[in-house]
Amino acid sequence: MLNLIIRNTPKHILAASVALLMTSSAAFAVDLSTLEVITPTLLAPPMVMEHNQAAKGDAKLVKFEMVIEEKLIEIDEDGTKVWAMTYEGTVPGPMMVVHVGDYVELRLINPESNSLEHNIDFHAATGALGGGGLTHVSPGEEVTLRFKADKAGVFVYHCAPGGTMIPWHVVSGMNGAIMVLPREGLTDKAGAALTYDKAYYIGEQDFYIPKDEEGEYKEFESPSEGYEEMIEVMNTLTPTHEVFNGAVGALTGDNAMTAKVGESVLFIHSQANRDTRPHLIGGHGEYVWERGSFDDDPATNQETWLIAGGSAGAAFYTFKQPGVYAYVNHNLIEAVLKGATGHVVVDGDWNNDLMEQVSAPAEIKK
Ligand SMILES: [Cu+2]
Repeated sequence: MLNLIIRNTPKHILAASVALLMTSSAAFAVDLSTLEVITPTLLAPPMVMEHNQAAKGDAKLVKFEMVIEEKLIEIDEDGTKVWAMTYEGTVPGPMMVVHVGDYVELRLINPESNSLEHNIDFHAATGALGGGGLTHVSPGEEVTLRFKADKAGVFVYHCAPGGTMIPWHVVSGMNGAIMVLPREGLTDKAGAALTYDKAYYIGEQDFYIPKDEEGEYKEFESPSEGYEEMIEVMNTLTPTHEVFNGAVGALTGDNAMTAKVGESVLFIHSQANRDTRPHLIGGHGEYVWERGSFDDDPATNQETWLIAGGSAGAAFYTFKQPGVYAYVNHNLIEAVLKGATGHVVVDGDWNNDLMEQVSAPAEIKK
């Protein structure tokens, strides 16, 4: 029913009615003047902003700023390009990190140089379509939204301007994630602390790039010029590209993630539109919050886990062997033919107890 309303209601009326709902009935002023204010610096994925794992002190007012940027980006080594719609210029947008009970305040800026209206729907937030109903900004406008982070977990945020604009903006890269940590940090099911040495954010993205008569991927002058043909490809439900962090190879080679033997790494993985199934080749998901909620006990020692389209999940692993690990979407067609592969390069000493090549490949003995 709600979907029907959203689809059939002009977006400005929808935004106005949500705003009206917010102010018409028993709205009360919130006094946050006693809260400590912090203004973290967001980082381009796969890096995650500096943060405390266990919260220090009381709840805070955490102020972020994101600039929306429509930009032509290359998504494959063959030069295939797409007009990406981005938060802060990256696909996915940056990972925000706060703690349960904190207030998230986002100043969202849509510069005059853009061509489209955008907004933001936080799956971590409560009310007004995740804030989507209160954040429509046309080029040349800005808006500020505040919500209380009252659910612990990792959650997607994405653009949702209305109707067909919603999937089009999301598959043009306009999505990211927020991590709302428990105030005590992550724990196993017995309550023991799970402290990570580093966190990486992998945002998986399905792209739907139209082809010309010769079968070559088409490039357009503006996002809108490619809209109709992209919708046709989207209607096949078959992505032409399925990539990590905006491009084939964005997390391999020189761009690989790194770790050391003995280090624990938290891999946060989001897919705003389509189901996926992360697998760390040569390692395991020792603790996995598959559905994203940190209020649930993590599953342990998973080989492959599922990230449902429209969600984020987190996996914690302590590396035990050096070498190159492939972090993949284990639909291997999507990993190898469509692009959803990353690498983790791990330094350290080899452990023969865990694995040894007892004899090297040689001719079969007669
Ligand atoms: Cu948008």
